[in-house]
Amino acid sequence: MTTETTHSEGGGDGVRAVNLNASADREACVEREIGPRSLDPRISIVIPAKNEARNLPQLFAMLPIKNCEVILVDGASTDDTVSEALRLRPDVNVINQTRTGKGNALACGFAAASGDFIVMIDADGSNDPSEIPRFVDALRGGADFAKGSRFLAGGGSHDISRFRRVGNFWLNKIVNLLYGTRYTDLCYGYNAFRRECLPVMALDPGNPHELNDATMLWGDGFEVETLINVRIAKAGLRVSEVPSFEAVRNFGTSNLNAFSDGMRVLHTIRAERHRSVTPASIEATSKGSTAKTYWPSFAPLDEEVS
Ligand SMILES: Nc1nc2c(ncn2[C@@H]2O[C@H](COP(=O)(O)OP(=O)(O)OP(=O)(O)O)[C@@H](O)[C@H]2O)c(=O)[nH]1
Ligand SMILES: [Mg+2]
Repeated sequence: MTTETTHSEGGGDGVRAVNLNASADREACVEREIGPRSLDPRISIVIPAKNEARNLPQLFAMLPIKNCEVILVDGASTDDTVSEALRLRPDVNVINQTRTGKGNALACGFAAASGDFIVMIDADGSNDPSEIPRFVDALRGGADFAKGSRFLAGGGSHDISRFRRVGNFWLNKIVNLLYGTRYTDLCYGYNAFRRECLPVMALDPGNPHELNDATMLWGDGFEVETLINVRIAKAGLRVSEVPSFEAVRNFGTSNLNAFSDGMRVLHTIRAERHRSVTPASIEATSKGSTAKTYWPSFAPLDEEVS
């Protein structure tokens, strides 16, 4: 499952050429990529962003326009992230986070989201918004949680370092062994889910009146993806993995420290074992037709996209 492939969508060498500034182009692109499938249900796109002003034009040019809300969660950026987001998309909902870290940003974004389906996507240009329909299709097909994977046929990465790849591989293996899951890409942040998953995730958005508190709770950092994956699996919700391609971030530097954040992931894996399944999880599971996590296999991207 560690075979790396790249896809040629829009590029041919695995790197998309995206520079759609004119709104007509953007409309056309959105019609092509999202089409009428996005009309129902309503989608919330949650974007954690910390000093990503220079990366936003490419991302925003590719976001769907119709029937979706965009929530950008600012991490006390010192660049023009907020003004740039508002310039590019006046209807964007920019919110501040309550504490520190990507996990806290996502918790705040999810709490503000009103859509039926919620998509979490990075701001740095490494996630391709034209893959959103793929995630939406998986949810429409019955999944509760559509998990992006760089290690499925049709996925890939130009960004992951050897160290991170090895770390991700072993952390992924530990989770699969301990929780009986079949995840292929534990530490990847491009996912989508039905809003019914929110009580199962049980993330703490904190108090909006105490913005940018410097404290960091468990789940507030990059371990949030692992925490979500484990809680979803423990609740027996239906997981569908979706191939995804990760490009190199366009501008700026990473906020992730592979070692210390890897340790936080490890701690999360251990701590979640002793956490009981919440009543909300049981309720969410009982609403599903089959309380069973399922792991369909996917066709290579070439076969999916005409
Ligand atoms: N609001 C907010 N966003 C954050 C924070 N930390 C990271 N992010 C965002 O989360 C996303 C992922 O963070 P990255 O720094 O790209 O981490 P990464 O993808 O592991 O690192 P690269 O491989 O270098 O891209 C980006 O959109 C960041 O701007 C934070 O503390 N607050
Ligand atoms: Mg990144």
